[in-house]
Amino acid sequence: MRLSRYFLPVLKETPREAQIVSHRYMLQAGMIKQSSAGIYSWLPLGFKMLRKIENIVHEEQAKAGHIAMLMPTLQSADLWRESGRYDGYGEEMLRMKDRHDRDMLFSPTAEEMFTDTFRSYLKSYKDLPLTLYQIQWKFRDEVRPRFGVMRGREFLMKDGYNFDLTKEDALHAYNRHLVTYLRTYERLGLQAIPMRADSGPIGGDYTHEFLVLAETGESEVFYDSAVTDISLGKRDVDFDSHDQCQSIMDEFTSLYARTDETHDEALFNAVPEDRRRVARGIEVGQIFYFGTTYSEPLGATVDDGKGGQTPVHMGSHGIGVSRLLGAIIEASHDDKGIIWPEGVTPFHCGILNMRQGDDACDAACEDLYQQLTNAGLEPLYDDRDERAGAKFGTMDMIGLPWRITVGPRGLKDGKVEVTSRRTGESEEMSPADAVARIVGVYAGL
Ligand code: 5CA
Repeated sequence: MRLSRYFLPVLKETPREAQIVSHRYMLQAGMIKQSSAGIYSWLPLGFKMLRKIENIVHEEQAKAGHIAMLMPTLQSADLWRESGRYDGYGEEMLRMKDRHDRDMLFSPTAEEMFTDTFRSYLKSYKDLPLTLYQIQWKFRDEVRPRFGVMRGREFLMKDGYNFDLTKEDALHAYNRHLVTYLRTYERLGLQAIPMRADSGPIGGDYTHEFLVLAETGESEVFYDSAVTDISLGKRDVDFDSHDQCQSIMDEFTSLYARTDETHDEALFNAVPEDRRRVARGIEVGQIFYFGTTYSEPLGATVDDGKGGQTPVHMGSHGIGVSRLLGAIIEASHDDKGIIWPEGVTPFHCGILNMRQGDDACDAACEDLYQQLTNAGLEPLYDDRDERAGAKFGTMDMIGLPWRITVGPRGLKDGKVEVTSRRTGESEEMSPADAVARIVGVYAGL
């Protein structure tokens, strides 16, 4: 992409309404524009990042055999009356009437809709196990939407639903989701710690939230500092193996880690004192096992193969896709702007032309642009007729992990400069080496 032809409305002034850094940088970097409280337009750079996160979520779900589909955002109240949640959900549910005076609502979650789909088509234990999911906009009429995309009213969620014959199988689905979530967050450059939590309006009594530690997090958390030493790395996982998923679950959840809703002072005090931590975290996902809470009232049953009918055991599993953008920025930024991790960045590298209109500089930049593009990468070429300072400022704010700077002086010696956004370190090299360097960085991901 050539910046002169892109739509990247970077703000010079600091937006006053933003209380936390991710909100401020998302506005300043031209990623989002507030439309009304807790509702945002996704400008090209923000939209691109949403799509990138979605892709990673889809890839990791596919590895576990989970199947993507899409449900309507506007749903009939009748379905929600069947589960009893239409009256129970409270003021967070946005309700409306259509022209025929029928009660409708904007889906805050989708247990009913997925359970209804299941019961409409599937009747036999042979159809199980099954996990369906979507990435779809949700609406929750939060009392206090704040912190930008962190607590929006309209937000993008990945929500998945497992259907199993037995409780044991459903708990395997729970563990399997835990593993897919850990992998997803790690690819996004985040350490998200699974913590015992409260289930709220989703129901059930077995649930874990995934928390990214950050001072600006909305949840208070209590944990054993040793949990931050565990990581999945590039471990091979057989998602069909109950034992392997269970052992990963045990490994990640055996140490004390809880949100304030389930905090247990006595258990916490059993953690060695120097490892006890009280901190704040951003909830980037949550998994639930709730058995037959929805399948029973909605009549989602299967023939159990022994002549009987049995309600399916279910759970639901959510990732806050739009919130993740804020979480990544909270975890990775400096005073100049965002620093995207290499695993998820809107463009792989910036090309900065220090003297636009200079034949040698223009030609070298064009050549870098072509070569990086041919190698399958997406560079952002700042080809605007702007001061160098403005170009550096924009690049730093939007946080691309790598930048190639092309100036007349270096080019005389056949050199350009390659700079890491994270370390700030620069190195001079030939344009060909610069391309090889950048291609090499992404080849391993
Ligand atoms: N049906 C279940 C699982 S699919 C469910 O709705 N779970 S949830 O309520 O925990 O939401 C899943 C994730 O969505 C949360 O972990 C959080 O990351 C994100 N989320 C929830 N509310 C908001 C909000 N108001 N703004 C942004 N993200 C949110």
